[in-house]
Amino acid sequence: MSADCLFCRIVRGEIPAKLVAESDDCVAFRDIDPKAPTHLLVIPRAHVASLNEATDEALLGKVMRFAADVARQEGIADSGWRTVVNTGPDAQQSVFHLHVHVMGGRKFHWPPG
Ligand code: DGP
Repeated sequence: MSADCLFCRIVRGEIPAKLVAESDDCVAFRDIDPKAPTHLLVIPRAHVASLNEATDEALLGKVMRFAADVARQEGIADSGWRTVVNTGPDAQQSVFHLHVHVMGGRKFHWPPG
């Protein structure tokens, strides 16, 4: 846990968020600035700044599995959904607690912008 990390504070309940699912290792909540009809953030409870610092392969697997479970729960599994993990400045990562964007409910373009 990091004392002043925004997403650690959401995990601890210090900052309100619209939680949609929780497990021992992960939390999923709605993005405050959604870019799709369904836009969730799936995060590990443990503080990991970004994929650059992620070394726990088992935890990464749990985060991705949890993302798929949440997509199913949200009703976007069959229509299709997109995961995005922004890492570092060029990707415009703005919150340095690893998070998987889970987006669905509309058609996406490729390549992304
Ligand atoms: P990224 O740019 O990949 O680091 O995405 C960070 C996302 O976090 C961005 O889509 C907006 C979202 N976000 C930022 N602050 C908050 C917050 O306080 N609550 C929630 N629910 N989402 C937030």
